[in-house]
Amino acid sequence: MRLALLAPLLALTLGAQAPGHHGVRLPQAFFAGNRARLLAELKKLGPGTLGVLKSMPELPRNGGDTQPYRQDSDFYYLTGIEEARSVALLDADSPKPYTLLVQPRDPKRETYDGPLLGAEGALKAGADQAVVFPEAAKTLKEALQKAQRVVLVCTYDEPFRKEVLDAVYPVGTDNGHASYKKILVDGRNLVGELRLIKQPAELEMLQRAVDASVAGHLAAMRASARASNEGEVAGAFEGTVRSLGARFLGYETIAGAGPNSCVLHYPNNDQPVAKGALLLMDAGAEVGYYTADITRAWPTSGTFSKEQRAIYDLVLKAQNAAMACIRPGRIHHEGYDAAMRILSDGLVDLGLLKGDKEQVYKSRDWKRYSIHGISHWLGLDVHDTGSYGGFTEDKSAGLRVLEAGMVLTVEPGLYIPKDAKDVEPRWRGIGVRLEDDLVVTADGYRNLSDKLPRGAEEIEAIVKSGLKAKK
Ligand SMILES: [Mn+2]
Repeated sequence: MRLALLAPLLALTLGAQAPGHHGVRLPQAFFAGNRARLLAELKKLGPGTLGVLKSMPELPRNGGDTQPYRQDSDFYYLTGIEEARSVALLDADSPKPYTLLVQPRDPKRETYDGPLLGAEGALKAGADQAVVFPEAAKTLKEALQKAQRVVLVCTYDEPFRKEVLDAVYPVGTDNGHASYKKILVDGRNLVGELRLIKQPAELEMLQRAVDASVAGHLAAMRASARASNEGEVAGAFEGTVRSLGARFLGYETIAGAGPNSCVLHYPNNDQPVAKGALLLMDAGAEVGYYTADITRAWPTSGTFSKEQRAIYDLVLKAQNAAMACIRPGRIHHEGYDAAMRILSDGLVDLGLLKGDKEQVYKSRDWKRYSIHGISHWLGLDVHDTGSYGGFTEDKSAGLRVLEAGMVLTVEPGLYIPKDAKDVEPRWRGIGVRLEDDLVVTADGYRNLSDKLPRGAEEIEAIVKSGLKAKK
């Protein structure tokens, strides 16, 4: 049903006249459906249950400016509201459960910052009732007083969290009043579990984010062939995805050349690219609030050195093995184990680890070069919500049983530090990670990012095509 609702929107935005994904959003019915599912969960907790959801606070930058405003993902998932200073109340006992508290219209401010919803806009956006601040403060206070159980979904607004805590659990004596009967519940896990299984409309939005990101990666590979600085490569990605409709990146772009490829969350992207250097780029566009998360590593010369190629092929083999573990009923952690066995054996074959393969694997020596987990959920957040179902001893991944509709990354990597004194110098400073975005399907998985090649020779051909291109 939701797909049918989305179809006209998609037809409109995918028309030949309008390439890209500028301004796309999921329809109101999507958010209403999510609210209905959360309300059903709230009802299960018993009568007197009130859900309280808070928007992302505005965060300072410098010189009195603020960071670009991006709504809190839980709040967005349940309301579709993109405005700051908003509160959503979900009264599980009421036939009209959804109240939105929003900023009042303000012509002077709106001249500077653009239009505000106001009460009228909030009702149009799906609220059953809408109240504007400052009156809305009273509405909130009364709702918190009346509720027996407050389920709070608020990740980043500390003053608001304290306000709710004070209302439910006042400091000092309350002179025998009934506050001790009230219960405050952290509702984030409830929402996180709802978000874990993606609906068809969400998968389409994720595909848009991935498609834009694939174009960005291809542009970056080509640009790198003639780039003298990492910034030119990051810029090729970011410029491309922005022009395709990504207002935001899902996370800060990582474009590290040479030894910087071994810095997992390399933040600078401003160092020279040495001749023949391998470059690792981990970058994802956010489209309609959903993000991609893709990593490739490639030789900026267009040809892998022998050592770069050996590490690359090993990581690719590990990634393929991990992907083969993705299907309903399998455990999330299985892919990690499969990939690590391949990396461990391969490192012995290459002479980077010494000893008997079985013993090396058991000793976990490979953790010197394979230093992170290889999968996380993906959606509105790059590290999306939902439990991993307990942790293994090394906390690298969880025991969750995979189900159709889950979206996850598969991203093994190997990093030979530049100061690894006990390996031959030719290996030092090589970092390779390969990361793709997969949706679990009824009988396996679909790789949303399979349009971006992974084979070493295909990657080389793309980079070389950038050598021929005019700057
Ligand atoms: Mn990732």
